[in-house]
Amino acid sequence: MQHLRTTVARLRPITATQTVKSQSQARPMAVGGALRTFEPMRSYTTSVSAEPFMNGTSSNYVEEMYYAWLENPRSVHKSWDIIFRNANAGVSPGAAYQSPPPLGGAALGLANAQAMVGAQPNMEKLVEDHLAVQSLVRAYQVRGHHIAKLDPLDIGVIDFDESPVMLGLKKVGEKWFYGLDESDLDKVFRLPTTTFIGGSESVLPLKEIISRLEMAYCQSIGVEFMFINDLEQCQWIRQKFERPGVMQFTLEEKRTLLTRMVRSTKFEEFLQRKWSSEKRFGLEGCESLIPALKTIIDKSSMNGVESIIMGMPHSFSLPRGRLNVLANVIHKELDQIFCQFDSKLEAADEGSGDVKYHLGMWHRRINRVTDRNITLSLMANPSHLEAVDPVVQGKTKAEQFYCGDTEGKRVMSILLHGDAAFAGQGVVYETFHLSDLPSYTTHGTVHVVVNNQVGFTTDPRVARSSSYPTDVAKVVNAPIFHVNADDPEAVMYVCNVAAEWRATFHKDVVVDLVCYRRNGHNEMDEPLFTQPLMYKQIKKQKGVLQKYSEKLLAEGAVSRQDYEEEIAKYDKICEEAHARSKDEKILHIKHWLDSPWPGFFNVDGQPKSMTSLSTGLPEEELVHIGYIASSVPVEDFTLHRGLSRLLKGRAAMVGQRVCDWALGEYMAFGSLLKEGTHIRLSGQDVERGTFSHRHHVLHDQKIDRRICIPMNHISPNQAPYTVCNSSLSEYGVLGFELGFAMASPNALVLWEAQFGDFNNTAQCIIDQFICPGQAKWVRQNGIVLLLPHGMEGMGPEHSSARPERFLQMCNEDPDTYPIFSAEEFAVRQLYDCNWIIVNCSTPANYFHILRRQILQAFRKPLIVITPKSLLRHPEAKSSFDDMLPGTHFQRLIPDSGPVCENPEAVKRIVFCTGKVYYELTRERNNRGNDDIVAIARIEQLSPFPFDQVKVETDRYPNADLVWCQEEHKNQGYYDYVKPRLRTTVDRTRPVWYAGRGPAAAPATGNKAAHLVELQRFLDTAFNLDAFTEQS
Ligand SMILES: Cc1ncc(C[n+]2csc(CCOP(=O)(O)OP(=O)(O)O)c2C)c(N)n1
Ligand SMILES: [Mg+2]
Repeated sequence: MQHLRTTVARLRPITATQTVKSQSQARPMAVGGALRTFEPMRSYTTSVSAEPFMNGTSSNYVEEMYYAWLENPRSVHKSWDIIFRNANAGVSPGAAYQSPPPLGGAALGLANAQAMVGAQPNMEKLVEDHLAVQSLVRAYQVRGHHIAKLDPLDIGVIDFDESPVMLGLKKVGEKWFYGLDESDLDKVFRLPTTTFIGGSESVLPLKEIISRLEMAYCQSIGVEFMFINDLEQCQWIRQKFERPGVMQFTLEEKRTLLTRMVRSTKFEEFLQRKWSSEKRFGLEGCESLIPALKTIIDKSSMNGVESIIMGMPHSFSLPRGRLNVLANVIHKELDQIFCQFDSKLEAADEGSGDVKYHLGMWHRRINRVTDRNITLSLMANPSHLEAVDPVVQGKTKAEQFYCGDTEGKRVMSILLHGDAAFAGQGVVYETFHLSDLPSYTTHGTVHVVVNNQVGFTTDPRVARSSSYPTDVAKVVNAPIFHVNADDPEAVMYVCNVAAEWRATFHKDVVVDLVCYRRNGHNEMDEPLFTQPLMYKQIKKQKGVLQKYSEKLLAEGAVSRQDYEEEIAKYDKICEEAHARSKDEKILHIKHWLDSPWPGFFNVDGQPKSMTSLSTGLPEEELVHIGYIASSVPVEDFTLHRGLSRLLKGRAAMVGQRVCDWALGEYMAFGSLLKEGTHIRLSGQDVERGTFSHRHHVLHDQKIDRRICIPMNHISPNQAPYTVCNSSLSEYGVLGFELGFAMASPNALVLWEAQFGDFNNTAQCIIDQFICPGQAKWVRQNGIVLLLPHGMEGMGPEHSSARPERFLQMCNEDPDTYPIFSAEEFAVRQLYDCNWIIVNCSTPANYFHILRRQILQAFRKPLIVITPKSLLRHPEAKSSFDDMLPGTHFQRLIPDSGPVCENPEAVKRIVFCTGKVYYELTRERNNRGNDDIVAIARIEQLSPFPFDQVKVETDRYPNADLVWCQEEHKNQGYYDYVKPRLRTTVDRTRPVWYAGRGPAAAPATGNKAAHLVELQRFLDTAFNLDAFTEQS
């Protein structure tokens, strides 16, 4: 660690204080007025030094001539023009100089010129020196952050020694880098146009150049930006950090900053005083986070932002400093925060709740600095670090979408990160990659990393391979502002620049607050076990408030009395809130909602209706949507021939009053859009559909990027339809869509996995948010997951959406028959469940379930196990009759064949779900026993349709009960269905199994084996003696 610091010392021969003139001192006058361009590309092929008159000390004059000539050859005397021209053309040494013509009136100039000629400046050295200066400037811009004083502890966990650091005038042996040496320090150099250190001056002495570069790039701020491949953006940043005097603050600004530091610091101290044995995961060591966030918010509000969505995906079970952010940034009432520490507080809401620090928050208030309204929301989050990132982005996108903020000027997000998590969690990368995609961009996020240089007990040197924890941001060209968090003014400055960057370029930006963690991972932890040297240093470290207040007192910016009064005032606020908090006896988790849905529920927060509406549609509407689905509703569009055939096929289906899977989906989407519900379908290749069945986006075969989305041509007042191919990510994209679905209940938001298997790379979003979201955070969410599934001999991958995992996480009791009235049975079950899981076997049922998702008066996540081969299966078609008014989603589809004629004679009911139904019916037809074996399809697996299953078991009193599935026994639905079937029949009849045996993999990779397995379990399903030995 110390190594870096010694290296730094070596690398810095001249510091700002050592230079002859500081920036506040008078600057040398610019020579020649306007800034002129130094063109390092121009090189002399002639050795100019060989020109006899050019060796000497009058280089300044020659230099001037040279620059003037470079800019405009006519601006110098003809003689100089000839010399430079010759030299440039590569004439041999000594030949470049030709006697100038007599000058007449320009006697003084001539005299001077002749004096200089006698002095014979070294032209080659001059050019080399300017090139060297340019390299020097560039080196500071690229690597100044290597030696900036970023670490408050000065232990430098990042070792840049291996990097080719070449800053300043480093001496190596007898040579100086860039060929400059001490004797050049007083020489004046023209500044390249890629720097702004000169301010209004275009030339500066070398020592001043170095001093200013050190000021800009090597103090408390380290700027990483030179990798950005956009000149305008680089220039913008250079300007922000290089212009002399940029880091000056008014008295008012300094006092506001001090007040914010007081609040941030004293809040933690107050909690520590009152609840010394509670784990808080406090902010101590990074108190400047609060003014940092407030600065970003103030500046953004000034730039017109009205709503900010924040995510704190941070720390073990409690995000570090979250309470402080709630209190001092979002302005949650302090008594509401303090009462959370009361372990006797009773929960007033349904659900299991969550620890206090995970809850979210939504608050509209006046921004005191700008006097404008601003809404701040902090998203509830799980312990899983960084998981909330894409969710915040999705919600931000949705808010932008619903308020027509197409450029992100009114709504923005701020994401907070821990250093270890930012570097380690892949979802950070996935989220960054959404940042510039048309359907996912939120037009720039400000990321703030609380870089306390440790992750739990782990040292960064073993926790990441990158130099900084922030390197991941480089993939999207986000500038990274590292800043020493013990310098609150520098923090404020970079936060201002970050907010301005976002407002100017609408791209992501990172503020890396380099700080430390005063306590252990939590207040009870002993950090010396694992970080002995660091914590010895921390123990000696003065708090940042103390340091900053001492600075302002010394400057006279604030008086001791004012400072002490400010502390006393905040302490009083805390004490009074603490006293009030004791009156709170009940915890309303509802008060911690991050995404309220005004008007959706009644005043008690209950659904406005519990009746099940028909989800059917009038015939003419089906025909109209079918017509749109079969046409290209724009002029002169060249469609692919294959697609023309497909659309003709759709038109034919409409003529025959039937729907296949894609048309059923079209009918559902089209009708909801017409009724004013926004629909957003996102996922990999969803526009066409993985299985080339959907084709919601048509591409003109002749004109690049000309597309047509017929779904947006259904009716003039319809809601917009968004269908978007996503980046190849599941975790990030599913999180994003979940966040999108949070913003409004009046949208159908669907995420489709390319194949159902791939949902497991988004497992965290499923396990932490979708499954338990309502129970933990009392917020509903109607997201729909479409998961293609089915054993079709395609091998272990691409076969299983893992329905068993979703089913295992249902909150329903398998052993208890629900006690609801017959009329309300279905809807009450839905209201109580944590999510709905369906496997539809007909397009009509798929159509109804999608419509029900919006037409019911509450929201639950919907998991749809979708088919692959059924998309084109000739029998998997539905008549319009099954979609007309009065029809609805069928939770169970009973057998309607010959078994109905004499149910008493039926020997077996085979219950199944999904595509295996068609294999079962085919086999039954082959065997000709459709009068003694009934097949019932359970379309809604969760909540389990106990009532309808009971109707079936009662209907066939002499039948044995078989569950048939194509999945392996330890997978699929068997373990879920079996106890529920048994509960339905009150355990009076056994439940037999027909399906594949248990296995580790979801499916065999051998097609022949697949078919053998299929035939074997079909045989079992129809062999009435199959279970006699077991009974
Ligand atoms: C996905 C995930 N993995 C592991 C953990 C356990 N954990 C909690 S805090 C922590 C260290 C976090 O370090 P950092 O991101 O630097 O934040 P800090 O606590 O230092 O503020 C770990 C590994 C977690 N919460 N989430
Ligand atoms: Mg950390």
